[in-house]
Amino acid sequence: MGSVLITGASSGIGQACAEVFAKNGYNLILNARRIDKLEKISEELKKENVNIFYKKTDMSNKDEIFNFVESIPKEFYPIDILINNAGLSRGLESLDQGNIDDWNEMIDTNVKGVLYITKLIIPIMKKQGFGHIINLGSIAGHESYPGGNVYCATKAAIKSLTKSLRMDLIRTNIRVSSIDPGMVETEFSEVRFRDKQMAKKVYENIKPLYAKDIADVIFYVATRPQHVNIQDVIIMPTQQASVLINDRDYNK
Ligand code: 8X3
Repeated sequence: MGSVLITGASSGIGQACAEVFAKNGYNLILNARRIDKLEKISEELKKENVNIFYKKTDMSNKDEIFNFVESIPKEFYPIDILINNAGLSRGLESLDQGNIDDWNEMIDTNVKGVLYITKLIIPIMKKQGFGHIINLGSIAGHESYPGGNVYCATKAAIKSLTKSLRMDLIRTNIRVSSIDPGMVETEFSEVRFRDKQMAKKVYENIKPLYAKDIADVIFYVATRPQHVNIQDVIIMPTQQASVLINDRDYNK
């Protein structure tokens, strides 16, 4: 069994992916900014008898990304799967009210971070003669919403990049997929609003998706036979029909 590389693995969908893939015997290559959390997750997953390499990495920082890839021990090769999970949203203001530092953080992490690590991993996968790049997009890349401006644009960029990458890699046996969720209850809204109470409200009176729901889909996509590529998956809570239409009153 080879390895799966998961960015932003310290919580949410990244952590859930680490758990699902470890349970299924994959070695893990993980990164995140919060090293204490990675350490805890790695300690916990040792019970699955897999090898785990982890390193503190800020996915908005080009040098740290290059450093991370260089430091992956060769015994973790081949790298079967790259899960471009790290990403975040900041703020929900109209563009004129937006904070430029927040924009930079989103663009640097959600777009440039994905570009840098993918650029570095492709040659490794080409050499192996196989690989699978799985990008975490979002329903926000398909539909925009008020205040979503920069976040939606970063996810639309991922949607576009995923398509183009498939064309770039057509003759390489490397698959490229995109997983685009709607509402998932993770730290996502807490990071967006920098406020626990506001974040809680986003998931009130609705049953959202959970990180494990997404990780299960990613595992399914990653484990199809080599000739099968599930290109794009849009996954929403049953109570969410589109980005702005959801059944808020269901549990009242
Ligand atoms: C998260 C989905 O609709 O909150 O990417 O932007 S949404």
